[in-house]
Amino acid sequence: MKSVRLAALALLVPIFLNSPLPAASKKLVVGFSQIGAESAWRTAETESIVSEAKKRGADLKMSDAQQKQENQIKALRSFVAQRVDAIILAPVVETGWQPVLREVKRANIPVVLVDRGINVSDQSLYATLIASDFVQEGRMAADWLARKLNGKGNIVELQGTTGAAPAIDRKKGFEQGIARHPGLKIIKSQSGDFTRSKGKEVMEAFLKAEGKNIQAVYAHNDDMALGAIQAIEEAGFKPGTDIIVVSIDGVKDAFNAMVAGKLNCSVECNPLLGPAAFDAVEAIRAGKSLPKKTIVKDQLFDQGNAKDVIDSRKY
Ligand code: GYE
Repeated sequence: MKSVRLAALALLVPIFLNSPLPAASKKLVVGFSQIGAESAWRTAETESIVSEAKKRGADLKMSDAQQKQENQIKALRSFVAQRVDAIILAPVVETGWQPVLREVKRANIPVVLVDRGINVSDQSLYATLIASDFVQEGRMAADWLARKLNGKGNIVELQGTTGAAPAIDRKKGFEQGIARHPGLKIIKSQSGDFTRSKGKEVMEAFLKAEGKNIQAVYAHNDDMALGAIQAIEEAGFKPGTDIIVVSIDGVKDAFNAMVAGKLNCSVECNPLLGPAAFDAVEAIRAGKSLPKKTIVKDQLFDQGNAKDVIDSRKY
């Protein structure tokens, strides 16, 4: 009898003390600040995080920033006001995060960075980063292209969003790769903002200025490459033959374009980060320590193997 009474009392204690219920019975609330919907890669990443939240019974508050950092900063402040348990942030650019992340830290909310890194002097402002090695992706694209062109040719480059980690690092890695081949030259380089329409527009301008002088296009993502392919066709050239096209991401449409002979090569960048992001959130809540960075492994695909793997691709 006494023990029953004690048990009943124990149940009431949290209410009397006005303390939160134990973590297990409380729904996990996670704020997700997503960059936007600029590419097929981005859509796949969003789906992965949304479906993982559902699988784990978490309440996901997602905010789409439409490629603007100011919108992401507003979203983070609103997550603080809502007192979420954790924040998953895909940061559009590398710089400018320190002030808002200080506010988040003061509110004791852990931050998991997905897919893009940031530049902060205080590393304690985020718990962990889960991303691909973009420098390595750029190098893989360069090595493949150097072999294809026998170390000689003029390249035009479609850069990703200005200031974004994958744009900075994919440029850097590619330049390092082609530096070993004095016959390879980047003759034009401009941002296409990771979108198909901008990729097409910039490629049209490149073709107008350089035309037959262009032997290859290096695009920082598949969407811009697909836009460039359209521009090349409209200018009367054959993409994949007259002009070699290399890009990064490995999305379904890139595989279709490789099978059709229009895209030559795509370096994979895995967007299915939901499971790893939620593993990180749960590990932090369980008080476990995490590596500062987890690197996602990527492979390279080209017209030689695209057909064999296209059906097994998950995004
Ligand atoms: O490659 C591109 C997207 O941040 C790694 O962003 C990501 C990049 C991806 O828009 O397609």
